[in-house]
Amino acid sequence: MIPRIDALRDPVLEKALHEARHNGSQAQIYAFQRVSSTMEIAHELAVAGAAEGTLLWAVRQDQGRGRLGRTWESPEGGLYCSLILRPNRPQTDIPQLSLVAGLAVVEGIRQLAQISPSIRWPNDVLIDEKKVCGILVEVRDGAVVVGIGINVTTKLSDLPSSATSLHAAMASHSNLRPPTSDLLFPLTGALCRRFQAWYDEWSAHGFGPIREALRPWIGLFGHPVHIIAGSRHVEGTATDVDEAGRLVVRLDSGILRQFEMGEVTLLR
Ligand code: BT5
Repeated sequence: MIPRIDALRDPVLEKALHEARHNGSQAQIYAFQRVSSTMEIAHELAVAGAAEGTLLWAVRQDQGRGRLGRTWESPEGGLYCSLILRPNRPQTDIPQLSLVAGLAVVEGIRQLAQISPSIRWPNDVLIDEKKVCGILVEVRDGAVVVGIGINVTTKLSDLPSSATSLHAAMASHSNLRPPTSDLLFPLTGALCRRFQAWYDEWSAHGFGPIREALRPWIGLFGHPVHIIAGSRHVEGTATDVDEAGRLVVRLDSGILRQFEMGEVTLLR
């Protein structure tokens, strides 16, 4: 569709991903050995008219990014993908997609790695309190791109000290055999299927069903949290996620306050 992007595609990877996805989706898959960021390519393709469900996938990224200009370390061994979406819901609901993706990630990881992660609202997935996955939702020119990064066999020496990988987490559980890079394809497949199921539910019924499914995975409730909202620092106890996906916090003053996704960094 865009010659420069087409020239970089890897048909062997694309075939493996098509087989792994097997969810009946006809949406295109673009897979690469190396890109700057799957988000960048996804936005370019979205502007050029790519269909909903188009998947971008890369073995490694040179300029993987997080929120607010932060870096996402993306060496070989991680799963890096972006999905192009054209949601039918109001603009104000779009940040909820971060939790829709989080739900798909925890279900996919549990299914394939037999390990139960937790969701740190609004966009991180943790194992043993360390970050194994980050999620990024970006809106440009009416299209939404959801990016997901998961450390699978990534070397811990290539990651910040706050991070872990599925390999490291499983190696520390003596009854689990650590994954190899072969897990990348089935994990992507499970992720696509779980995301599609929850995205359809969200498109039809809004955040309610997501909220119910999500609650057991949120490790924060009852725990003290430290929130940075703009230039303000706030402390309190996380109590719930409300019907719009906002985090409900009882402040140390006793007042309940909801925090919008996107305005907050949660230090826990
Ligand atoms: C995120 O941002 O957690 C969103 C990350 C999204 C990455 C995916 S990969 C596919 C797609 N293409 C992209 O270019 N991005 C998306 P944030 O909440 O801002 O967290 C960023 C912070 O996480 C960094 O400042 C580090 O502290 C930490 N970090 C960086 N790389 C990491 C990694 N590989 N694993 C765990 N933590 C990491």
